[in-house]
Amino acid sequence: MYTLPKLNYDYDALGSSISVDIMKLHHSKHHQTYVDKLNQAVFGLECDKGDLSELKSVLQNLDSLGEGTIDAVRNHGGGHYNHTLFWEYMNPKGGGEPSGDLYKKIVQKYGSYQNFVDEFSVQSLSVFGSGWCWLLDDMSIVKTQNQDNPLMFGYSEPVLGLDVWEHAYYLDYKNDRADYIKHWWNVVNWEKISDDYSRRA
Ligand code: MN3
Repeated sequence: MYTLPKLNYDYDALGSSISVDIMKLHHSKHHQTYVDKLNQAVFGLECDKGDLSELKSVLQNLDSLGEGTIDAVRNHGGGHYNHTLFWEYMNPKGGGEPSGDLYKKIVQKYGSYQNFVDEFSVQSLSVFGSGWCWLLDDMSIVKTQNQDNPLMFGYSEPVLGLDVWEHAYYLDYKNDRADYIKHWWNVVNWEKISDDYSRRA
């Protein structure tokens, strides 16, 4: 069985960037629903152990699933996987800038950290409808629809990702996705993301 992961911070910890109301709803309702529906979809299949690395390989090989299962696993398995990553990309003590190898790679590709922030923000803003914006380990930025993850398209595990579904910001920012994105940078957990990146490099 897949289970809802615990957050490393309280629902009210992201303060003025993401309110307690959104965090509670997003984690305990939206994410929980992805988990529940994923469990229904994989019930009785081999990939029902609930292990995240197992889910990763399932998402990398969606074609191996039966036709009746593929959409449910793509949507709800993607939803569970993406949100599990997303909570870890954030921290109340976040913000600032990346460090180490990741900082070097970002500056190499974008000229400066600020240029990267601007480009990632523009791309996030331009996701049509519901989806995500991701930074990949080659420093390219890709957008996905619905709960798709770059893993489903043969890319490596993303370095960073932003949920731009309306449920991620509407209670706080109404239709102003740009304002949500602007405030989100203040809680990006660059310390962990930079550490994870140097470990994989
Ligand atoms: Mn979401």
